Amino acid sequence: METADIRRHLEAIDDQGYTIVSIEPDLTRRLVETVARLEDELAVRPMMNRAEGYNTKRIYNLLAKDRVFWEMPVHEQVLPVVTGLLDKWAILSGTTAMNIGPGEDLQGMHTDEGNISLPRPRQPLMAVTIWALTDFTAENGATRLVPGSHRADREPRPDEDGDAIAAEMPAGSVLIMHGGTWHCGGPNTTTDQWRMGANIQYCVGWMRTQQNHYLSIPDDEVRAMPKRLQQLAGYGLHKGAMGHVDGQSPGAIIGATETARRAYEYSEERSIQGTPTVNGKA
Ligand SMILES: O=C(O)CCC(=O)C(=O)O
Repeated sequence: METADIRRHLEAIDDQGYTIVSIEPDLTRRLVETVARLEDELAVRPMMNRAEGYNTKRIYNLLAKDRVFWEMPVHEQVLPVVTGLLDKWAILSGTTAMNIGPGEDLQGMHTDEGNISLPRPRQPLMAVTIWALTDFTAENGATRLVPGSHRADREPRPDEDGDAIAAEMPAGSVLIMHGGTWHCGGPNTTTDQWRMGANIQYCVGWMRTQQNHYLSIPDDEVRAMPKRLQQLAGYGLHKGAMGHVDGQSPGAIIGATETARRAYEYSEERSIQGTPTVNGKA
């Protein structure tokens, strides 16, 4: 993505709390086919609660389910906006497919930062990317969001839908939100349409993630990932130090050589000369 486009999207997020980018139809098609196949193979059923839905099929931990999902977190139309919003040390917080079926209720307004007990408004600690794998319409459950709500000084109540708009967008669009933006899955009032989407969610590198990648992605799969995806899955070290295991990165522990590092490599010089800097290695 061009620098000017990244800036334009970041300005939109700063102003309204969200922006929308597009991805290529071929990837969208492969994602739809894979989600549909996994729903069958894994016999996915609604979780039967308000947060996860009564007629919504959810699949968590996508990176461990099929390698086609590896293309999402690093997508060049998405990741530069996310790292511009958070920083280059951002990691994945969760990867989830959500297929909202006919008759599904309004999910309930929330933010993905709702579990964070720090005063609002504040800088984003998460970035939420909702991928429209089929067309999102107001009728079939398009994500609802409240423009400008990232500046609100509190979290929403679940029934607070008054100022919300439906993020209607064609298949192949990705809604990128500030983690503090009020949003929810919309109600699906159709009788025959499934609204297939996915949430690829990121957070700052020092925060506890929503989904635990260390225990949910097999080590063999992590070792096969490209370096940037290993970093995003948390196998590097935040700023060269945080998250180490006995002085080594998680990648080093499982033999993922791309992200194998010693902690504090950046302070190898014995004497302090000038301002200490992080050497850019994850
Ligand atoms: O499905 C959507 O459009 C949004 C889902 C969501 O916000 C969530 O599950 O936390």
